[in-house]
Amino acid sequence: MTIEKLTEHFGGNGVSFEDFHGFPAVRLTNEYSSALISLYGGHVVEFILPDTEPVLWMSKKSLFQQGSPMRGGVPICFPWFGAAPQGRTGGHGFVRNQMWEMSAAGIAPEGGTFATLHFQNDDFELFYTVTANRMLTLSLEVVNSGVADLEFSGSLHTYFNISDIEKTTVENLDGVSYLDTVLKQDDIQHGTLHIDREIDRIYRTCGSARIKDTGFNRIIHVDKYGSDSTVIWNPWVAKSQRMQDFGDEEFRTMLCIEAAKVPLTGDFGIAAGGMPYELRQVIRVELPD
Ligand code: TA6
Repeated sequence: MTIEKLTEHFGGNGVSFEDFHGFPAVRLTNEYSSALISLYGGHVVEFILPDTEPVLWMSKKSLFQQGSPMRGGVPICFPWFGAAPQGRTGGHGFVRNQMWEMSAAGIAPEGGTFATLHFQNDDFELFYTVTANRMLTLSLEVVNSGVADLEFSGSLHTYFNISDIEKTTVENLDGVSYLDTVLKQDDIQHGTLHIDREIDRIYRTCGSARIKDTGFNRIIHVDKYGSDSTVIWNPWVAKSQRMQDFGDEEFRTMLCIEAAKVPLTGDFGIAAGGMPYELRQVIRVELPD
């Protein structure tokens, strides 16, 4: 659908449409905040609050082309997280490289503005509702619309904008066990997480994480529901240099904290005709009084 047609069908009440690097995007605007979601990948690319720096990060070298995921914002990793299963191709699934459709948009019952985007293939349907008010709520509903049981893993792969990795820590993980995919070993988090190397960890927790950024003088609360794993990633120097769509020094101003369904004991599944599954991440910025 063209931007004109999208505006005709879904525009108004704080919902508008614009071009974002060649793809149509829906902007949610209200008295609290503004958010922008690309229909390519159903990809949240901006969340702006007054009185603080942008909450989400986007690489200055990101690609914006069909078939490649954007490097930043909130890529939707589905129907698998990480390497492709036997017989499939592409890391982190394929829905982040496909065009999604608008399903609904308008004033959110809880205040602010929402948009629901839709993706469907022969095996599953996704309804992704983004709600912008003082918080940013991302809700991915998975429906097994096929005739067979649906097994999957996935994540809301959120890239947070930070002042400086050396002025940023992650709290509320004390005592949580994690799989360290860099060192390829299990470990337990002791106290606050300070990042001074490549970090690529799957923490086994349903709890929240808190990004404490003394440079931007804020705490970002990353709450989640329906998620048994929190993935934390910073590529650091060497991996940054290996990625074409990532600036060599950009690791200093980004940090990924992802609400994930990455069951470390086999895949997660929905029976044919079974109840839908919801993966939700709620992003809330705390500023000093
Ligand atoms: O979420 C962490 C991770 O799985 C890392 O291993 C790294 O590969 C990152 O995702 C980015 O993956 P992508 O396929 O988007 O380049």
